Amino acid sequence: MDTTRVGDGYPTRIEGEPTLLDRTDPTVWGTEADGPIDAATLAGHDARGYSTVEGLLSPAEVQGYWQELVRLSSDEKLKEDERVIAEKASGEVRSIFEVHELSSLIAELVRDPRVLDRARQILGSDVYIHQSRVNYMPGFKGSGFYWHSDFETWHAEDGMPKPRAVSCSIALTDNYPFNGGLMVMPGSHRTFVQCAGVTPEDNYKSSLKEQEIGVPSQENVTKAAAEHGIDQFTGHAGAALWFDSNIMHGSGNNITPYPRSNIFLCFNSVENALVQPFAAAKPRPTFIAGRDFTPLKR
Ligand code: 6CS
Ligand code: FE
Repeated sequence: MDTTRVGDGYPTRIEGEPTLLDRTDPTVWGTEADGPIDAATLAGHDARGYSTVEGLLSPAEVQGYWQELVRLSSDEKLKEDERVIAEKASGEVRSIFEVHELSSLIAELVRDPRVLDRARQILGSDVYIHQSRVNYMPGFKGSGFYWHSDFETWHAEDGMPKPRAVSCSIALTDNYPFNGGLMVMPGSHRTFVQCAGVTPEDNYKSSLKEQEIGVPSQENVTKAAAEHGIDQFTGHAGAALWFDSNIMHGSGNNITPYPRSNIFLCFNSVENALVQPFAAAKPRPTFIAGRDFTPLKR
């Protein structure tokens, strides 16, 4: 074991053969009494590492957020901003980060009790936004996201100590199996899949377009798929997927005419504030990994 990793419960970006480590931390930290999620749904989230909410947003609200996404993605000045990530091939907008700072409407959504109270209940504490983004996954040329654990990157490159973080993906367009719907491996969140390879300087400048370092080996993806299977999040616009920071997930390319545009709000517990990266030379910029740990209040 690399001695510089002393005190690191989730060593990754290692030399040699990556192994599978047990997740030694809970998935659900709160109880039924702590928020709007009922006991059965909470138990399902704990076991599978994800849970869904049909109709979290009303059709009228979806329309409002969709307009916001159109506004942001057509803002020519914003396109020069490093928070806007373009598709490698087409140059179309792939993601926009820190959308809760760029849009007052999304800033409100972050504090909406339907969202904030669920995040606090799952994480069992006050929370803050670790990362917010919109993934556009445009029609015809939307490229996917290879298999990965968010926590593996957030631990290695952002200094997130434990997987006490949860993401909420809210569909703003209908998510079908065929237009790049997010795939998750249910139960995979209980295993930390080490990744091989040293983190390159400023890795985020390429990884947000196409991740190469911090992805599991094909052997370990095969093992995980054999053990857990693959579920796919599909749902009408307005539906939400809550998924654990360490669940193995990914999405395919979108060659259909139907965009799969989702807002992602990633909450971290204030008890799990970022420290120094566990496997990178320096922390990533705050538009990717927030370092304002002030608890979010309604
Ligand atoms: O590196 C990150 O933080 C981003 N990358 C992926 C593929 N998912 C989480 C997050 O958007
Ligand atoms: Fe991800």
